[in-house]
Amino acid sequence: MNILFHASFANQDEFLKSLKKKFLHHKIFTLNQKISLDKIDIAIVWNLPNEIFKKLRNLKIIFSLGAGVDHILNLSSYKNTPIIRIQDPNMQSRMLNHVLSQILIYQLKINEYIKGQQKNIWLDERYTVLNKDLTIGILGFGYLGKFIANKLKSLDYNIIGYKNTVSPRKSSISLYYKESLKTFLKLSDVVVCMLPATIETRDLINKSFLNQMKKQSLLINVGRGSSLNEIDLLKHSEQNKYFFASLDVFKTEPLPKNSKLWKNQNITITPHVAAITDVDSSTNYIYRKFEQFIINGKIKSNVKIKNGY
Ligand code: OXD
Repeated sequence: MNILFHASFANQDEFLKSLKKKFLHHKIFTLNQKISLDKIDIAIVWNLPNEIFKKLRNLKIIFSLGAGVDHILNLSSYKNTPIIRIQDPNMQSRMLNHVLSQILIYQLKINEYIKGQQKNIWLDERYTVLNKDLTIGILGFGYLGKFIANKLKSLDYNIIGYKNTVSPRKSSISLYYKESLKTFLKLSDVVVCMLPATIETRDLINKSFLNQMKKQSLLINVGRGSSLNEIDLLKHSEQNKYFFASLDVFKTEPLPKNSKLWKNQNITITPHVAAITDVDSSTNYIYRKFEQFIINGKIKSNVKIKNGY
């Protein structure tokens, strides 16, 4: 099989090496080589340009090198090629660490002590809330959201979840749906947004959403930057001294140097690193799916293409 690899990752060479080792009996090409794009069977990609994608006329599978698939569904030439996205326990584990770190920094008021240290000030003890008294609302209850919810619950946090589609399965976690978003926001001390980029989620976190959150609360966005209206967030932050945000994803990435978000004391910025794609386990995952395709002669997307995630 002919495989095209393309990723806008800092460690793309490492990825390519790992894939080449695994797909020993197949040819892996990159866009740096002279290739006939219509001979490509499989694409393993992150942020492939549409002008390349539209020339992959015989493509059988497109692997997303991440959990998100918006970079594929947004390609204007995309029609119905099966998409496989990475579902990797290492990604779950990294995402959990990131989210938990942001909750703890907020809960234990660590930034106050950092500011004190910068001025050689031995601050008085600050009261901190116990886990059982902190309600964490997980907005987006998919592969990563559900995992994080259950792990945080095992640490005694009070967990609630928000889902787009009503689940037929019973859950030990109270779930909220579209009509009850208001209640979900009213109850949450921390909202962890893990939503995908879809038309429905665009600018969902706007003025009205933020006003429904507790005055003293934390918003963590590790889903997609498109869900957040950054201007509304900045205004909200000016008016609410005890409102904090931790943002890993942005409308424009890298976040432009002149963005006002950088300088806001109540906003933490991380450069889209909450759950990076793990080289070895992702390679193994892709290879397992590829083998199934070779055996069965077909493959089913693990993405609900109509829903956009
Ligand atoms: C992903 C991401 O989708 O890192 O995996 O954003």
